[in-house]
Amino acid sequence: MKILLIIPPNIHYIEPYSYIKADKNNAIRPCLGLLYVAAAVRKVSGIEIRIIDCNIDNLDLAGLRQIIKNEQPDIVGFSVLTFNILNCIEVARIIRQISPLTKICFGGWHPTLYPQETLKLDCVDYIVIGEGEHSFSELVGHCMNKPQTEQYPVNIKGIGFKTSLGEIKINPPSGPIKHLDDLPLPAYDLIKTGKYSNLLARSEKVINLITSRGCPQRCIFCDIRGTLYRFRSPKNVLEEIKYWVNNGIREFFILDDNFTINRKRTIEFCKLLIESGLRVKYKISSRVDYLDDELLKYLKKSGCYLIYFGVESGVQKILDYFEKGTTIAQIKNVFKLCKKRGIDRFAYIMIGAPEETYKDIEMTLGLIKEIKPQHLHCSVCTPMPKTYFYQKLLAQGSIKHDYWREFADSPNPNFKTPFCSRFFSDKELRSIQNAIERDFYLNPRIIFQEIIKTRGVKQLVTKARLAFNVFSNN
Ligand code: B12
Repeated sequence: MKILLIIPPNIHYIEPYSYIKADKNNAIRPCLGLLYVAAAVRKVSGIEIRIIDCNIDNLDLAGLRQIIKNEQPDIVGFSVLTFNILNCIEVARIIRQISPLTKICFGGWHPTLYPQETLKLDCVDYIVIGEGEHSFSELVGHCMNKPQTEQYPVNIKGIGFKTSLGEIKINPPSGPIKHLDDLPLPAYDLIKTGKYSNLLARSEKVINLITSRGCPQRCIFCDIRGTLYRFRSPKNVLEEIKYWVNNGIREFFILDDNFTINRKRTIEFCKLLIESGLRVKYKISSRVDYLDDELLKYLKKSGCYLIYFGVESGVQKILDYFEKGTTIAQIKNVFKLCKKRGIDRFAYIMIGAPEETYKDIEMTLGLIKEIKPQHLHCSVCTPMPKTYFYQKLLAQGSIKHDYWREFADSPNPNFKTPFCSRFFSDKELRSIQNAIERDFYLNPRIIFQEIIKTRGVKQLVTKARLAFNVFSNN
């Protein structure tokens, strides 16, 4: 059985909270969700599997059409976010046209949040809800040797399907995968790893790792608010790092939403890495309240050179509104400690919370001046699909109609992501966002730092082009 997993070309772009020009020109990263699913499903015997990343292979729709025509795959899978669904639909419709027997499966965040609406789309046969390793493998098994008694995959948890009459059926959820160590490592051998890039990396080649899933915290704007936190054992993560070091990779980007949730595990991981003598470099994300001086000492010693922090705001009442659970004092303290230990800091801030005034934004900028991160990303506060934040504004009547559900119901390229400020228009917020990033990156301290940290001419040109694209005509 032939399976294709496709990352479609970027044709449509639903602009989210980032600034579109920055986002479009930024790094292209491998899709870890697809790589995990691929690794799991190829354990089913009799499977031939391929991943096509159109953005890496420079494939347009015509090129893709040709591949589908030649290969006539049995199943095609897509990793679907609300923000890339239009691209997935575009490709799925082509597949329907030229290879009508191919079954099309949408997995990832969007079908997880909007299962009914996704299955309603004419070009979708199956959806996978939540973590896909087990559900998709079972679905593929079902498609290969359909038991005569079971026309439909009614017993596979975590999937949805349509009957021949077009009825939509959603099976019970599969639930979070408990033992992450049991999962096979992502199928990196199916993609051209060398072609992916990361602007803030210090080496030419970087590998992305995920060492945990879920987060117990309650930030209202986040999809994974209050989900079951699970982690891979330090030994298991080290095995993966060793594998990569043996293949010439010495730098890693740990993509966990918060790498330091479990202090004991973090220290054990650092100790193992130090003892291994592998001398790798890596960067992580952490909350400001999950770090202390001792932890930072271990992180630094084991090769951590940069930490991404969700600072969000310099105003306590806004942090509280977001149920962030952090304080301004904790932010200041952790930035001081990182500096002391020689670890670089990346600050994410957000402007445009419903009640945020211009004075509040100035306070956030004041905080940034004080804590002096090396990197800054300013988002516009966006109620994201089905988050607690979105539902709250909807219930309060501040959001007048369920626009994300309507978009999921009939995805439309003209859709514009709405913001939620009481005081600023969406256009004003984009302009403040752009000014904040411009002022930050045009600061001589930052320009100097970017130049000395640049690995070579190629990276310098990329950075310069990004800066030009972001700051021109705005
Ligand atoms: C790393 C990351 C990125 C990376 C890489 C994304 C990528 N292509 O993998 C970068 C930085 C590029 C990125 C960009 C963006 N991201 Co992002 N990102 C994440 C993050 C932090 C982790 C994703 C990850 O790798 N998880 C680990 C893997 C193993 O899990 P997974 O991806 O969920 O995959 C599992 C299941 O979903 C399922 N599955 C996934 N795909 C498929 C496919 C098939 C066929 C099947 C069967 C199953 C399946 O099985 C997988 C294994 O269990 C998540 C938050 C989170 N914790 O999930 C946000 C998240 C996915 N991102 C999000 C957003 C909004 C964006 C941006 C729009 C942000 C922006 N720029 O403003 C862009 C959009 C990029 C685009 N157009 O595609 C949202 C999506 C919300 C939504 N409703 O769609 C999330 C949930 C964060 C959030 N709450 O805001 N992101």
